[in-house]
Amino acid sequence: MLRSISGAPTVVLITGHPDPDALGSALAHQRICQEFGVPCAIAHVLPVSHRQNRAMVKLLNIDMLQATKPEDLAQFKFLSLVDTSTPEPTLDLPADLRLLTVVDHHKMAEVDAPFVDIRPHMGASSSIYAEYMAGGLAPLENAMGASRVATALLFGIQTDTDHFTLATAADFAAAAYVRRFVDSDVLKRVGRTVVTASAMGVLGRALGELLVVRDFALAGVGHVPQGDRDAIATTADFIMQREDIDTVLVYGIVEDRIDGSLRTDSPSVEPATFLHTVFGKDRAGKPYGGGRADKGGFQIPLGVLAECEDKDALWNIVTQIVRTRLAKVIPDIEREYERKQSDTHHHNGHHDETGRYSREF
Ligand SMILES: [Mn+2]
Repeated sequence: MLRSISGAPTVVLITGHPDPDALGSALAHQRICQEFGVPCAIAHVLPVSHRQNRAMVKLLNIDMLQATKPEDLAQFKFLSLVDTSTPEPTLDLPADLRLLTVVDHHKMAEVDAPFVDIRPHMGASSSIYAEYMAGGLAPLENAMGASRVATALLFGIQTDTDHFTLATAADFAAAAYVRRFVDSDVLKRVGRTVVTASAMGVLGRALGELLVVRDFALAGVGHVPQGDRDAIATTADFIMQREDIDTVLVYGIVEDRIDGSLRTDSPSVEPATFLHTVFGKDRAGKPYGGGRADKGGFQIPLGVLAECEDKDALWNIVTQIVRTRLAKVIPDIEREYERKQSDTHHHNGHHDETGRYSREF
């Protein structure tokens, strides 16, 4: 198909905010075009909004044109779509721009184009492009700039398959092919987890307030804006990385409720049962918390207490209630709290938790 257009200028127009799978596919498409002497630009309409994606564009030096009006695309004769089968809806396409190729892994769609490859069983469009290359269409072996395309493709596959947890055998085969050409350093820098400032604030409070009883940890993080609710879960995930902890409960006040997350990899803790035992049910008989396997969450409405204007006082009451409830399952939690309070007040310093516990238990 590319050979048939004899060098006419084409554009890959990314639909939506450019994400790693679309960017990886677009770069691979561009490279294949190059192989056939077809000039190919990459364009997008919506901004690269996610910080990780901006890092990818910058580190891999991806040259893109941001189109804001139809005339911005006037120089192109053919359109290629990657990781989608519908063009960006917020921009009117020039009437003479003809759809040439569609490569996507979302659900099958009726598309009228000379070349259509939609494979819903693949975890990423980047996997499909990697497969083209492995199959000899612009192979990465001995190619100039191969690492740039390979790194983008692997990052696309990694992101869309949720770090390979959703990957199929075909995705693994595709990833294995591009892996050899990847710039590991760039991949590591692009893939670095980005934590928002507010999530870091919540995490900081949690670490300061952490109560540890044997392998259980409890952290109250105070008032958390509704928009930052995810930070409670992220914080629980983070604390789980501590080697001596296998169950963690993180909670805060979000709007008019106590809102918390539980994480566990203890074989004896079942999140739904644990939360039910600790927090019970509301008047309608509905448990305040639920969960499965290794995670759970709970929400307890504060009712009229939510109107309390003294935020510190309200938070004190909430932490007391949570500790009292937890004492049903973790009897030493209150004693640990008191010790931590007196440590902070009298010694104002550090202590070795491991030593303390080995003495006590
Ligand atoms: Mn995708």
